[in-house]
Amino acid sequence: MGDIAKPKQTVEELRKTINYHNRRYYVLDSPEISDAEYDDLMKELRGLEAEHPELVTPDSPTQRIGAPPVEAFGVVEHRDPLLSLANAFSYEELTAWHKRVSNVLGRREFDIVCEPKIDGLAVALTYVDGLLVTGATRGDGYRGENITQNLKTIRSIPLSVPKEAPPRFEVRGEVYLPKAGFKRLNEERAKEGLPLFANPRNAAAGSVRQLDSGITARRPLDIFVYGLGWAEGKTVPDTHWEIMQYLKSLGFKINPNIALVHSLDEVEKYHRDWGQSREKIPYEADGIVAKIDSIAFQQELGTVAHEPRWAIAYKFPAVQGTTKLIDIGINVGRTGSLNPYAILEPVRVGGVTISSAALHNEEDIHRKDLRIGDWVVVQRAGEVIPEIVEPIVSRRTGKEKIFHMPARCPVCGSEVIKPEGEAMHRCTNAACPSQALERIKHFVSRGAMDIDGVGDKLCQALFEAGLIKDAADLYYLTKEQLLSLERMADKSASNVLKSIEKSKNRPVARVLFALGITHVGDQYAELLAQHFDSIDALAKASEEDLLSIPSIGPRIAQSIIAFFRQERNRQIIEKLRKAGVKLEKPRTVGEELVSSLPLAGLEFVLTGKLESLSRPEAEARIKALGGKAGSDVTRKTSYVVVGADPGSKSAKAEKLGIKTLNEAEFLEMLNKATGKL
Ligand code: JCF
Repeated sequence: MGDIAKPKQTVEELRKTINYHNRRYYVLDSPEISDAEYDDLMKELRGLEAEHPELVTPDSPTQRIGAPPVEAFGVVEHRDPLLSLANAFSYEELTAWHKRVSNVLGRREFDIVCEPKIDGLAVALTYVDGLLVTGATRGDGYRGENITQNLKTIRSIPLSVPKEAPPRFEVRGEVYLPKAGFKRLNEERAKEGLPLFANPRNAAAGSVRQLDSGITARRPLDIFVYGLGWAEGKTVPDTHWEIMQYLKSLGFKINPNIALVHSLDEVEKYHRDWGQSREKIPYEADGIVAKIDSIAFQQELGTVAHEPRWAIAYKFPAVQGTTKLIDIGINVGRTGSLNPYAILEPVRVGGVTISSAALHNEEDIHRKDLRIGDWVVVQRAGEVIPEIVEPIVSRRTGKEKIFHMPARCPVCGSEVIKPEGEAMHRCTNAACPSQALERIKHFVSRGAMDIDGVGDKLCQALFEAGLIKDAADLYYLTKEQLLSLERMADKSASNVLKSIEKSKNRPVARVLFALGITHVGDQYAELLAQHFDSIDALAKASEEDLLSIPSIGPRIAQSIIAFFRQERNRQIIEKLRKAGVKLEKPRTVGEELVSSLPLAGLEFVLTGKLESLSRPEAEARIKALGGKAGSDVTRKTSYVVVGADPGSKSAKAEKLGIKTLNEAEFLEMLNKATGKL
């Protein structure tokens, strides 16, 4: 007779721990342990439950798929449950899966479809009569959250499908944040002192589960559709591979790296190849998904414990390593922020040597309880800059040192302050050379003026040689000056001058971003450029003017005003103007440009409330596509867009015989036009 007391206690403790981590992960979007550690806990629990089936309870974490839905969104009952995937962590586990499948099917050969497994959030999209009617999270697999409005902000989700599509169907996919978007979001959050997202999945989930879809809309979310949930009123293909091609033909985005293979060896090769190339793809993949191709076989295989037997997630090994935190260094950024970074004993992780890692801010360092001299776990999660996961407390010797931000700027020696409500420490010297240099580097960088051939190194050399003191000085450089630098050949000097010259014609939004106004990132620069015809107009704007723009809050408004109030900044703008840098929107050229846009010549009048867009957003989109947004219905009006509770304009449109569009038709027109850009 075995002693059951011990396993019973272990099972209960495991459940408690797992439930705690489930809540951190799914509800708070803020896990404390890595996916691998979580998987280990689940594996241990599953193992014990398999050994002692009498210990399985209906509320065990092994008995459910994900998180319960948050009521605030409204609940969607999934018609067919959204399943999660069983995991394989080794070739042995993959082989075991293949064997089980072979046994059930009574054959050893069958086609398998492979695709990278994305670290995102599963959603179900229901289309009725050609229109997207519901978008929901997976939730616990049976009931999810209704996040239709938020999902509608994702450009790659079609709001309507061609009439060849089945009259009613549901597609399933993974919503995710590309690596670059994830990195940017966390950088912004670090600056604002908000807790960082641990991984792209949490960032995507946090973005999609916003009660204000305006926030979702500003996150660069994307989707890969991975299957058809169900379809009615039309026959669909009978293999997964063909279904995916069919979904693609209906306008859904499917993973371009999907592959049809014919043997287990090929699955292994696919896994190996993508394990090596995962760094090169713009989204985070944590493994591959392998699925039996034939739908008839899938049905025969069925599901066990909420997991389809016809599919498996074959995970990549975690890219973690351990090394020593030698010291914490500080860079002074272009806004004067003191950015700490970890100096590590070089260690190879997943084929790359790591010797530094981002640390974001002082609070972040203390939250993780990192001390100088600690042994630490480092992780490369696809982002360019690796991160420290945690200190290995058990390896402490007592000689580790707690880190404190310096009281004086490490570059210029001026006083350092931490403004109230901000997470970052700042150097108080506006003329700090580090700030000036960082600003110049920002000015020439890709998303900004994009001056080809002028990178960080050249900026530094020019700055140190005293040839430039600010970004505007770049436009006054002579060839002789460039040639006076070490290692500058005649040909490269000419190219540099050519690139600088070319940058004079960048659109105003770019110039605005390049100026490096605190809190004005590329998207806000774009928004401001839509509202102001020139940088001068923006410089003259009052706080009230700025606040009247949707999405501009007091923080950004005050930062803009403070920027233009500074004499030095105004001087730089004057120097740019004299050099011939465009500081206003082009008029004549602009009109030519506008006339080539897809909605050129069309005037829209909006009436009533739209569900998925605010009026300023709708007008901004019309204008961005070359159309006009009018306020009165006249004979010149091309379309009247009729939302909920429309005013008299709808009746007037009818009287004048002007075409009306409902919201779905309007959105479809915008999306089609956007596709033509
Ligand atoms: O990429 C994913 N995370 C992903 C998840 C891909 C798939 O093909 C999936 C999935 C979850 C369930 N397929 C199923 C059936």
